[in-house]
Amino acid sequence: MLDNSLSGNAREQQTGSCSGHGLRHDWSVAEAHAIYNLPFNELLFQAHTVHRANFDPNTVQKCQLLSIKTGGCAEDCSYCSQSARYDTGLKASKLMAIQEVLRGARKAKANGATRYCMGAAWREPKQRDMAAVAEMVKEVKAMGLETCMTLGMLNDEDVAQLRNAGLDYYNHNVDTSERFYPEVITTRTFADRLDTLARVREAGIKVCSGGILGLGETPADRVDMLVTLANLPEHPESVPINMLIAIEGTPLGQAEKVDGIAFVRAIALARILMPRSYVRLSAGRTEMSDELQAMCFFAGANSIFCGEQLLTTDNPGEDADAALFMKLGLEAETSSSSGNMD
Ligand code: SAM
Ligand code: DTB
Ligand code: SF4
Repeated sequence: MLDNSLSGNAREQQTGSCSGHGLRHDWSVAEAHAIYNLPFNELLFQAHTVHRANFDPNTVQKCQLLSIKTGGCAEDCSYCSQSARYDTGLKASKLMAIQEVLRGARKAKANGATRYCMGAAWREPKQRDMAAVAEMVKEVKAMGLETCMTLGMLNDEDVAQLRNAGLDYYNHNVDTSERFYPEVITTRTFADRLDTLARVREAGIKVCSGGILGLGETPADRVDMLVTLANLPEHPESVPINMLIAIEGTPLGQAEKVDGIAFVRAIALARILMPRSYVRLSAGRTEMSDELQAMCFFAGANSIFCGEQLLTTDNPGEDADAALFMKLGLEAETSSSSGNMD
């Protein structure tokens, strides 16, 4: 499995102190810091080496998002267009009808997406909505798409209903470091987030968890966030790395843009710490040049959100992504090899 051309350092990172499957869960912050701060070429080389040993470097997974319940959210996440506390001009809507969800899923599949991610602006789902949500999972899955949901915090009963419906992935981001978290969100804690992630994992649903860069965090916060994810008992199968989309009317509406090189460093670190996870270049691609995205793919990103829309904001769309893939010689993944964590 290991390529002889791996540098000593990269090989150690894959084989050192692991849980029998070549993946480590005991990264120290100091170690991760040292990797994040490597000379850029060294970092890229190491990350790409790890990437190649675990994935086809010219294949990128395409996931399509759909907001199944938009706006009016009780939480105060300072980055979010959907919090009821901020005047962002967003119109709130009720839970979408299943036929509309399936229309979107058919279109996503026709455009080459392999995963359909359905998101709701909830602190947590209400029991009365769970039957409809479970039905969405069953029907989308029956179309041959992987299913992902992101509905906020879950209790044991919610998790059981989603698992019984056949949900493949649950997205729940830690968003930032434990230290910086209270500066961004006050209506729930970092520990609440980890709690839901543990419940999802315990139920046998695959985990999608990542964060956002550009919230005003320090490089140390970025490293801490990635170490938290990498030191979970199992790595999340998917790790979305979002670049903040600054939304007018939110407390972070005027936030300073993240430096592109720092963004690539975070992608590379995620790849090295979690060698077999899909690292998703998530929100913020409309603001990124082709060159920056290419560098992210080289550093180990191998998944994107496709289509014209994320949840409430714009995404590059099919034509732009087809042109980008053509320029870079990238292929869309046709069937996911995720869940290959053993
Ligand atoms: N309400 C659920 C929750 O918060 O878990 C699900 C939907 S929420 C919009 C999903 C994730 O989208 C957030 O955790 C955050 O990481 C990301 N996100 C939201 N707004 C964003 C923005 N303006 N820029 C970048 N990422 C954003
Ligand atoms: C994730 O990490 N990013 C997606 C998905 N998981 C749910 C959401 C991005 C949202 C960007 C802002 C918006 O469109 O509202
Ligand atoms: Fe609500 Fe999720 Fe937005 Fe936070 S990120 S305000 S929980 S929709």
